Amino acid sequence: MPADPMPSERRAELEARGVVVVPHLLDEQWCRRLHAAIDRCRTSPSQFYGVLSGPDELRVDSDLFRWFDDPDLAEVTRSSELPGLAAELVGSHSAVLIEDQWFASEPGAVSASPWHQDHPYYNLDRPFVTIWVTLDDVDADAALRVVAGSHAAGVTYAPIEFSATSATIGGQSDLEPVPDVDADPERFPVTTWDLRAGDAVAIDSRTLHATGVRESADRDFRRISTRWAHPNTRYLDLGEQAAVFWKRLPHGLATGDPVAGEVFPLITPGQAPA
Ligand SMILES: O=C(O)CCC(=O)C(=O)O
Repeated sequence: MPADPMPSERRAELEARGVVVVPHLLDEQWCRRLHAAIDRCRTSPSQFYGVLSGPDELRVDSDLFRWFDDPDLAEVTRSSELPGLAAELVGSHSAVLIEDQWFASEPGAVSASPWHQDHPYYNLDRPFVTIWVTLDDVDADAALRVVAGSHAAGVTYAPIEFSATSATIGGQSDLEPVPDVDADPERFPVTTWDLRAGDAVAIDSRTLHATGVRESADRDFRRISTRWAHPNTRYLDLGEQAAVFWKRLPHGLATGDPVAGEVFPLITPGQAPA
């Protein structure tokens, strides 16, 4: 494997601030293909599909690891602008695809995702990158909200449950709970953006982030997160606090094993997965 490339400007920004915005990452055609992919996933949900909203609320739902069986979700992780950005941001010529996960709020649904860091949900021994792409235009009130710089604060908070109806984390954590970010704007200054369909926000896995409550919720709000790790990343079993999918996926990994393989493919932009 060749030596890692020099950090790009975008990687330098990610390292410094824990977040970098990449406008127009996916074009209109990709957004349309992914809308259709979300509809397909709903008609044949995977074992990981879940409704995140409560029983009396308008629907917010999500599914993950659909690159395994959906052709467009597979292709977007291999042949769109995503893998190139991922490799650039993990600071390598390739990146390990850890997961694809879409979220969708139907018109009227205002549910927000809670403040959290991605890192403590993942059995990985080093920080990784989440590339969140909105597939619909979205105003700053509802878009991804981040506390820039929080990735470098040296604190990892306990994972928090996302779903009102089903468990997505395995159990208890000894870590301290996520603080009330919105109550302390001096300690946790929040940044957010008005975004167009196809715009991406990439974050370090330690960056505190959430989505906001939509003031105007008259249309769908669909988005996809893909998570990418540096090729040298190894498996690190975090026990019960990790996301439940780690127990269900047949990855066969033990602490210390390189994570790249059949379940978590190493993707080099422009090449077939290794
Ligand atoms: O889009 C959302 O509601 C949440 C996305 C998120 O927090 C993530 O993918 O880590």
